Order: sequence, then structure tokens, then C-alpha cells
Amino acid sequence: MQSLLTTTNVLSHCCFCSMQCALELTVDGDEEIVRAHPAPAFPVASGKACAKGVFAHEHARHRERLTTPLLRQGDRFVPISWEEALNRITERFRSLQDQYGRDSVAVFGGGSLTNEKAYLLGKFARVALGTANIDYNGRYCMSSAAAALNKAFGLDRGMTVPLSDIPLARCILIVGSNIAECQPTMIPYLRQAKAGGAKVIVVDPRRTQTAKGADLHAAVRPGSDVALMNGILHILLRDDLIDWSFIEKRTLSFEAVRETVAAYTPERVAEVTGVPASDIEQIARWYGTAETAIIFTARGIEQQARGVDNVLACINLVLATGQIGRPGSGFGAVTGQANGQGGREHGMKADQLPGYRMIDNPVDRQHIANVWGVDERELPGKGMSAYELFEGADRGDIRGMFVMASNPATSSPNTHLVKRALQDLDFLVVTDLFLTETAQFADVVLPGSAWTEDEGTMTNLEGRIVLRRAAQRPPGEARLDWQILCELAERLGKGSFFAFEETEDIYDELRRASAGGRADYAGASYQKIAEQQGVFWPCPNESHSGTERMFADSFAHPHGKAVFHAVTHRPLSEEPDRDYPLHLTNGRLLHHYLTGVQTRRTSRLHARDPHPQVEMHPATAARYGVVAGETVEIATRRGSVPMRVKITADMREDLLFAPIHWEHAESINLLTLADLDPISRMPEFKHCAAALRKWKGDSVLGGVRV
Ligand SMILES: Nc1nc2c(c(=O)[nH]1)N[C@H]1C(S)=C(S)[C@@H](COP(=O)(O)OP(=O)(O)OC[C@H]3O[C@@H](n4cnc5c(=O)[nH]c(N)nc54)[C@H](O)[C@@H]3O)O[C@H]1N2
Ligand SMILES: Nc1nc2c(c(=O)[nH]1)N[C@H]1C(S)=C(S)[C@@H](COP(=O)(O)OP(=O)(O)OC[C@H]3O[C@@H](n4cnc5c(=O)[nH]c(N)nc54)[C@H](O)[C@@H]3O)O[C@H]1N2
Ligand code: SF4
Ligand SMILES: [Mo]
Repeated sequence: MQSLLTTTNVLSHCCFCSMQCALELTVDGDEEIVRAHPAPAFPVASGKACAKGVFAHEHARHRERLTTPLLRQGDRFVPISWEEALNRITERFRSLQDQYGRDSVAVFGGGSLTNEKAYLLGKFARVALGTANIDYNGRYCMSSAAAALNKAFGLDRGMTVPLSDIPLARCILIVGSNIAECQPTMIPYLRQAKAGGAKVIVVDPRRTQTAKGADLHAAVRPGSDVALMNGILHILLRDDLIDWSFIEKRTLSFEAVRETVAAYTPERVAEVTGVPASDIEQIARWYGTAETAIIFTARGIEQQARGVDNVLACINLVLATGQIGRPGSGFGAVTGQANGQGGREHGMKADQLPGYRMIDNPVDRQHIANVWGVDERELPGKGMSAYELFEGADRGDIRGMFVMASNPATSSPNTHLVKRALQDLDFLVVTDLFLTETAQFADVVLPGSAWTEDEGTMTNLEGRIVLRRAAQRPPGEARLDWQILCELAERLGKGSFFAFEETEDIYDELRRASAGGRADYAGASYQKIAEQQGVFWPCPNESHSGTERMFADSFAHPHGKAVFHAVTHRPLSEEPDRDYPLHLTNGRLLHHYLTGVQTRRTSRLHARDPHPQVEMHPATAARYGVVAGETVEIATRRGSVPMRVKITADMREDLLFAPIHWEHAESINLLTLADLDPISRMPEFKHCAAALRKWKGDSVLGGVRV
């Protein structure tokens, strides 16, 4: 009873997906979270949360939580003091930079960091270390969407409309996005739209939970989405379902697109995509005649070496029909990580400074140099992108690395190279909650802070900045991430640039740094965020309440117009052939999150899916003579992984699907391909050619030999 009397409720937001559902955490006198439930009054998920969110506080107090700094000694880690850890890191980074140059030490961040921490990590790289080389896991996530949005609209805010616009749409086209498992609390908005008469179309080679709720599912052949979108536009032109006045007044370069799509007849597109011509006609009719419409894309089409083209093909449909900038009409590249939106705005990206300023733009550089109080000439230039950092380490150009809140040994493509590169580094520091697969390569591991321990802001998939309050202190000697960065900066002789007392100080500096930039947070104070239940950026000043819907009157390019881009269908980097006859794709399961470091440590989530299973159609299983539960070998040109078989009729017969949530020998990235998109540098995660073989090794239980 005692603890009940002393409990307090803290308003927080889930640490996992981009919905950022509000959670009320009930904390007792010992700082234990005794209850977590969806906050009823917060607008985003209106009193809902999925199981991941409700149990998310469990991993923060898991017995394997890192509670002291660790130092590698041979094959073991031994606990050391903070003093020793920080001194050692400072000395090693300094000596590497003296010997090999400033850019030889790289920083790698993550999209689960708050805006404050993401901003600080960027400043830490550029000011404390003075290195050009910082990038983050969002390169593997939102980079193709970001590049396409910038090219077409001049600005990358994932969704141009708020979630509350979804029920106003009369047609919703979802391409390569499995909302039902990845943003489950968004489903009620789709249901409301359907109840209002909207047609929902899902384009996915698998009949996902999202597709099952749709009016039409197009089981597209992997990698053929550009052909499908061009085919739809071909029909819209043929049937004059085009908004000519919008094209004329608000866009540029339509003519080249018109010429390109002329060749994409329904018959030809049906052949390339495997989607029946009658379905292509139906999609075009529904999208082209709807009064209001939204297109959503996600990683299914973006995580390809032609990911930018894929998104541009979808945006061409939006612009040709003028379905943007009005209530219920817009485009959304559905952001993935908790702070996947904010994380890409404030300077963790190799080519960007805070507020979406560009690091190679002299005016942008000067603004940030003024806010930081440094000489503009001292700011480094553009660095290497995520996968390229590991290629750089493999070559010996990168000698030291500081990783915070990411597990790239598991989440990068073709991890054979990445692990070799991590192994070869002269000095690796990893700041995490757990001893991840990446941390196991480290020289020093630092115990950082969990989502329940950090105050700070996150920007959700709508562009809504929300405020998460701290509910407990880090366990043992674990420290708040931002304080670790400030301590290290101090030892690197740059303490005066990192003299922050609390997270709000960091945020207020971020607001100044972003002021006048494209992602402008200047007017979105903590107080306003709390009062308004989130603020949509851009919010340029104190009297501005934020921008829910983008591009009502003009786009963000200097000329104010949106730009069409003609794109053509091209084959995948690795199409199936005689040796590797199947497509291998991968993605998410409802109850796990990314490399599974957090969700596999939550008993009720882990129990749902303790090991990965490779999914295939019954006809595929029959063809290879395999049965459900049997262990098979999935082989690609990079390697092979044993996995148990799951049989489901909800997918194409030419496809295997494996989940991404496991490390070490169970990780799908031992098989994936690292071809990069020429513009976004996004790897071709989603597809490679694979062979399915009978497992000849030892008996395997979910990938673990017994
Ligand atoms: N439960 C859960 N939720 C999450 C996450 C998680 O790990 N677990 N992660 C979060 C993050 S970081 C992200 S980025 C998002 C990802 O969210 P999504 O992108 O929606 O998730 P994925 O499962 O990776 O891929 C989506 C779909 O793409 C399909 N696909 C594969 N190839 C193609 C193709 O060529 N064309 C088309 N049209 N579709 C294709 C796959 O079959 C899959 O159903 O989810 C976020 N939410
Ligand atoms: N094959 C394939 N590979 C993929 C994808 C795919 O679809 N297919 N998806 C890609 C995508 S979209 C993404 S986003 C990446 C994600 O790739 P990762 O960044 O590797 O993903 P996580 O598993 O979330 O790793 C985050 C780590 O940070 C820790 N952490 C979480 N919060 C904090 C914090 O506040 N502070 C500190 N210090 N640590 C924290 C967690 O314990 C965890 O170990 O994976 C990519 N890789
Ligand atoms: S994982 Fe996403 S949908 Fe589930 S509670 Fe967290 S933010 Fe909400
Ligand atoms: Mo992601």
C-alpha cells in the first residue's frame, strides 16, 4: 500500500515506432515503473498503444542492462570507472586524430535518440572531435524518402498531412508499407476512412495484415513498383483524370514524365509487375476519380538501390492529380523509428547541419557557426554515409568510431564486411543499454540511458514534436547520454561549447540553430509542446502554433513549385537466376523491434516469436519438398543462414520473407546486398536472389545449433 500512496504519473511517449503513442507511466517511491498505460487524452493514438509500448519499460530494468563502463581485455570485458573510461577514450581518439587526421574518427548515431541528443551528437562530431564523418542508422531507413521529397517538394517532412486527415481521404494507396504491424495504432484512422467510403489499396508482394484490410491488394513482383506507378499514370492520362490546372500553376517538368509513361501500357505493365491489367485499371480509376487521396510509401520500395526513383514515381501520381495541400489529400513516406523524423533534421546526417541546413552551403554554415560560437572555417565538410563508413574502416581510412544507440553489426547490409571493419578499427566505443552484437566488437562500452530516463523531444511521423518526461534515473552507474557527450567534449578541450545544465538548454540552442531553416523549431518551446499536445514544424516563432498541413499554397523550392521526375523501370541489382532462383525480402513482425535488442528482452514479446522463421508459399515449400517447422538453409552470394520454415499462402510463390529482429547467426543481413542508391546511398536491403536448400548441418533450433 505504501508504494501506491507515493506513486506519481509521468507523461511519456513510447520508444519504438514513429507513431509516438503517449504513455502514462506510474512510478513508485523506488523509481520503479509499476504500470504503463496509454494516455487517454493525447491525440495521436487517442488512448491506444500496442503491446510493444505497454511493455516497453520492462527492458529498461532488465538484468542484462549495462550498469558500468566496460573495457576489453583480450576476449573479455572488465568493469572500469567512468574516469578511466573517459580518459582512455579521449587519449585514443586524440592520438588517432593526430596520426591519421581528424576525419579518421567517425561517429554513428541512431533514430531512437531524442532531438536533443541527436543535435548534440552532431555538434559533438563537428565541434568536439572536428570530424566530417558522422552518419546514422536513418541512412538505412528514411534516406530514399528524404531525397525524393527534397527533389519533388523541396522539403522532407515525411507526411504532408496530419494523421487526422486520413479519415478525410476517399482513396488511400499504400505502397511497400505494412502499417498493421509497423504503426498499428494508425489502423483506426484507415478504418475510419473506409467507413467514410474510402477505397484502400495495398501494393506489396505479400498479403500482409495491412493488405487483408484493403479493398484491393496488388501482389506486385518485387522491385517493379516504378512500372506499376508509371502504368497507373499512363491510364490517368489516357482517361484524362489529370489536374491540368494544378500541373500548370504549381509544378514543373511534367512533359518528360508524360513522354516516359506513354510506353507503360496496362498490358506491358501487367507483364512486368504480375498485377492483372484489370487491377491496374481499377487502381487508376479509384485514385484518379477520388475527391481526396493520400499515397503512403515505406521501406518496401525505399530500401532498394533505386529507392529514390520508386518514391518519385509515387509522387508523380500525387502531382499529376493535384492531390496535395488540401484536407484529406497528400503524401506520406511513413517514418520508421521513434525519432526517425527529428533524427534526420538536426545534424546527425553526413551532409546536414541542424534545421535541415546543408553543410556545403556557405550561408547555412555561417548561421550554425554563429549559434555555436565557432569559426565557420573550422566546421568540417560533408562526410561519408553509413555503409561507406564501414567501407572506409575496411580500407583503413576510418581508424576509430563512436557509436551511440545503434547496432550496425546487425542492421547494416552484408554484415560480413561490416564486422570485419569493426574488428579492424583501432578503437571502437559503443554507448548502449545492452552488450549488443556491435558492442561485442568495442574496446570501451559505455552504459547509456533508456527512454524512461531521459527527458527530451521526439518528432513523430506527422512532423509533430512531442515531449517525453523522465520517469526514473539510470540504473547503477549508467549515465544520461547527453551528459556523457558533454563530459567527453570537456575532456577534448571543448567544454565551453557543451555547458548545458539540463535538456531544455540543449533544446533551446537547437531551436536557435534551426531558426530560419527548413525544419524550423524556433517557436516550439517545451511549454508550447506541453500545452498544445505537440507542435507541428515548421513553427518559426512564439506566436505561431505550428504547421499541420504542408504545401497548401506553395512548395518549398525557391521557385515555389513542385518538380516532376521522369523515372523508368529497371531490374533489381540481383534478379533471381538458375543458381539463386528465389527473391529474398525481409521486414518486420508486430512484436519485435529492429535488431531485437530491446524487444527480445521483454518476456511477453519474446515469447510471441522466440526465433526467426522464413516464410514461403505452400507451392514453394512443395517444390522444394520442405514442411512447416523444418530447418532449411537460405543461401545468397554473401552466405547462408539456417532458419525454420513457416508456410503461408499470403505471399507470392517466387518469394521468401525473413524477419530482421535477431543478431549473430540468426541475422538476415548475413545474406543481404549492399548496392547503394546513387542519390540517397540507401542499400538494396529489400531484395537479393536466394537459394533454398535442405539443411545438412546439425540439428538447429531457430538458428541456434543444439
Ligand atoms: N513491429 C515493428 N514496427 C516497426 C519496426 C519494427 O522493427 N517492428 N520498425 C520501425 C522502423 S525503423 C521502420 S523503418 C518501419 C518500417 O515499416 P515498413 O516499411 O512498413 O516495414 P517492412 O516490414 O520493412 O516492409 C514493408 C513491406 O514491404 C514489402 N515489400 C518488399 N519488397 C517490396 C517491393 O518490391 N515492392 C513493394 N511494394 N513492397 C515490398 C514487404 O513485403 C513488407 O510487407 O517500421 C517501424 N515500426
Ligand atoms: N535487412 C534489413 N536490414 C535493415 C532493415 C530492413 O528492413 N532490412 N531496416 C533498417 C532500418 S529501417 C533501420 S531504422 C535500422 C535500425 O538499425 P539499428 O540502429 O541497429 O536498430 P536498433 O535495433 O534499434 O538499435 C538501437 C540500439 O540502440 C540502443 N538504444 C535505444 N535507445 C537508446 C538510447 O536512448 N540511448 C542509447 N545509448 N542507446 C539506445 C538499443 O539498445 C539498441 O541496441 O536497421 C536497418 N536494417
Ligand atoms: S510501437 Fe508504435 S504503435 Fe506501438 S505503442 Fe509504440 S509508438 Fe505506439
Ligand atoms: Mo527504420
